[in-house]
Amino acid sequence: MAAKKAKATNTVALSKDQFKDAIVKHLRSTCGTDEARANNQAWWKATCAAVNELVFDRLTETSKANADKDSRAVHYLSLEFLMGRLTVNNMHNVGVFGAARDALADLGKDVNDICDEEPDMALGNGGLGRLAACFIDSLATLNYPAVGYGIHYEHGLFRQEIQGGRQIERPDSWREYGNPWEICRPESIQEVPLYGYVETVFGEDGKMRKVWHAGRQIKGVPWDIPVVGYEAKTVNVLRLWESKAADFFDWDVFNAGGYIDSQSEKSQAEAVSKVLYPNDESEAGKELRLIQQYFFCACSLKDIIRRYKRNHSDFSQFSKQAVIQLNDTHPTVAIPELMRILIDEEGLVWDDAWKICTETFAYTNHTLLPEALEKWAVYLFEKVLPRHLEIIYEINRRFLEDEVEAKWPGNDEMKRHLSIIEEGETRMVRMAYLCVVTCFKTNGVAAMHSELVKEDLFPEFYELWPERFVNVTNGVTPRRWLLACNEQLANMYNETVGTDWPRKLDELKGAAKFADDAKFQKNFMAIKREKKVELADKIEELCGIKVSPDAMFNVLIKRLHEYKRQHLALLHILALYRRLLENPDYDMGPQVFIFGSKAAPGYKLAKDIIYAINKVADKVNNDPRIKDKLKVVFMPNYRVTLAEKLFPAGDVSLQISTAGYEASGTGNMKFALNGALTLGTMDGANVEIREEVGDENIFIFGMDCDEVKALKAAGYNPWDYYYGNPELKAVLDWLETDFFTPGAPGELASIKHSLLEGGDPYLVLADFESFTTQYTAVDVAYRDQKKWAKMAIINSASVGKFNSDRSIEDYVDRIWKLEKVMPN
Ligand code: Z16
Repeated sequence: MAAKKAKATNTVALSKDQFKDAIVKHLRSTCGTDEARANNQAWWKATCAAVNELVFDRLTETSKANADKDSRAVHYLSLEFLMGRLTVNNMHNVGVFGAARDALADLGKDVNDICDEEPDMALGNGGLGRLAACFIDSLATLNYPAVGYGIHYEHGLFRQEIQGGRQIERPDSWREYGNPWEICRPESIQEVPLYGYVETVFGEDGKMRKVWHAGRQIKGVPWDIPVVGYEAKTVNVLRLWESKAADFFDWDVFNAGGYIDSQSEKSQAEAVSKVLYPNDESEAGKELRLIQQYFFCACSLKDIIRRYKRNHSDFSQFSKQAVIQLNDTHPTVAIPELMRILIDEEGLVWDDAWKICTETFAYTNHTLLPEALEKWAVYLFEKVLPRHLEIIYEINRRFLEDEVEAKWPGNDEMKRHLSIIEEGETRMVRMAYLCVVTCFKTNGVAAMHSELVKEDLFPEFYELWPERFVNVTNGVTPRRWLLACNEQLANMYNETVGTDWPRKLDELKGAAKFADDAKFQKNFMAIKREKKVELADKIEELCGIKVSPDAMFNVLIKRLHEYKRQHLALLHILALYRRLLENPDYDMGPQVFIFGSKAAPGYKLAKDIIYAINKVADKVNNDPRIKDKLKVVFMPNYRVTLAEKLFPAGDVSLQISTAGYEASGTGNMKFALNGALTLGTMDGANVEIREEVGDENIFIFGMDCDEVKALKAAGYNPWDYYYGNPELKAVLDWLETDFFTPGAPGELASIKHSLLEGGDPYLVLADFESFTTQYTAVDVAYRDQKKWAKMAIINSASVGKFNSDRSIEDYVDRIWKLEKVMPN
């Protein structure tokens, strides 16, 4: 593969020759090999070591500046950070990509091959985890003091293999052979108590105190990942906690039980950070998951407090110095943990501790799906975190007796309704309620979603505290999602609008005036075609399927979920296939449908949908009757690194969730930025993309949120649509035959059943006709390449709003109130 003739970013921190010397030096001194013997893995590590000389220097300068200024900082607590690969991104951000590429070329190595050695850091499931990764990139780029806190999972999201059309999960071992980007910080180890009981003691002063006698202790070992801002002024850290057996246990207690017992204790402690839970929108309710949550919150709070105490002798300034953002409810247990530390360990009275908590925490909500709203059984809490349960009870008692009683006097029904504790056979702690009751701000992630958070999810809380609810629309980092993944388009923009756009993405607007320019259109479409050729090669390599780069590339890449409606796209594909079989002259341009998606391992229907896509693909791709007019591809193991090839190559971005269910979406933004047109519903951030690109440059279909609610209220009956549309009936019935699964009729029937007997909870059938109709319009538009080019250019040039830097500035304005700190 030839090295890309990309132009490097502006700052050149090292020349090619200096970089060459550094790589060779590190091959020897860091990797213990030399140019003649090194394999690509060693070349990669030596290259990273060369980059790290610059990165670690900036890291040190940044921490020095923050310590000197004692500045207010945000602490972004997230169980997920979906970082992907770091090498290319970091080289771009420190401004040595060009030098590194040329140095490696001189040494006879291709930068792409070398960087392909890096495993993805897949410590997240999907949008929420990738958002966290974009946000820490933007925080560093904007020079805000910030720390990301999370878990140092040994295994990230599972690797997906497809065998016989079905998903198989394999462990992901991203750091098996060492990772050059992480630094262990044993000097900052923390101890975390678990289990045990609470004792009430009365001091000599007659005051009551609570003492938690933990039944166990584990330790948290911090690993720091440098987060390199664009042009590398600031390098912040992502601090990830690894669990280990506490020394205390190995020696004092478990010596009695013998060496073998202490080994099993050790593996139990290490189990805490062993693996990421692979459920994206539903909660398993597993004890180990609760322990994971508490483990990283406890470590992170101790870390924050330790740093605060360097400059302060009491807690009066704490909420001025620290703001803690809870990424979804996953880190909610940080709230009772901070209360416990302040009251039990630091001796504050309840009211003072509570005031600090209500001024420190803020909460981001990412979903309205009821099954994704976390609840923890009271009995589990009592077992694992007995003191925290007491504190939650007390928070709840005061909330109900003071605030709810004042607003709705004597209304027991309202108290039951708003209680942080849900009554019933199994009493549950409602984590989202605990967040809203405590946090000074609660935000949704797109304008429409934030309205629904107020109106549908927390209406009474909104009545109590309207000022607490805000919107911050999501964004994506243009450094990774344009500059690094689409060098060709990046270079074209450099020449058209200058080189400031990776920070000021609005500047791309300057290219919109060329949307009608024939030459510009030609160049723009040539780049799109180049990216499609690259993807087509990858498809052939991974799937053995040949697709034409001249066909329209329809791409649907995201986690598999009924509400995201991958099966709606599948029904449409079946309809097209049927039309082609019935009428060989059916008027349609060549189309490729490309899917990429992981299903939660326990989500049966989601796995059935993957299987169905693969079975339909087998049949369609090998049917000579349709003359290559239709191809279906399921790309295995969708992840950040594959996404970087897919977003630049898409013509049509499928964003087809049931209106009201996709909180925001962020893939929609990445596609538009790279010049794909959206075919989508009025949901999440699609609504705002439409506002930016204009109604004439987006294809909207289906019911809007109000129509969805109205249809559900009126009593939705999927059978009406089944009998009302012969084509829909035919494709659904097709799924029950053995046409796609020879000899095994019914293998795909679960999809049909979920949509009929199952009640079709996400209104797939109700939106089918609108979807296929609108698709015809997309096909017609695509065949007018000049018109399409114009629309694609306008899309790409108009989505500056979705820069995650803008999201971060909104968080700073509306929630965090930070000041920039410029390191030396
Ligand atoms: C997740 O990725 C999201 C929500 C959620 O409750 C759990 C997970 Cl793992 C997603 C939303 O579905 C998506 O709409 C949104 O863009 C993303 O979070 C980031 O806010």
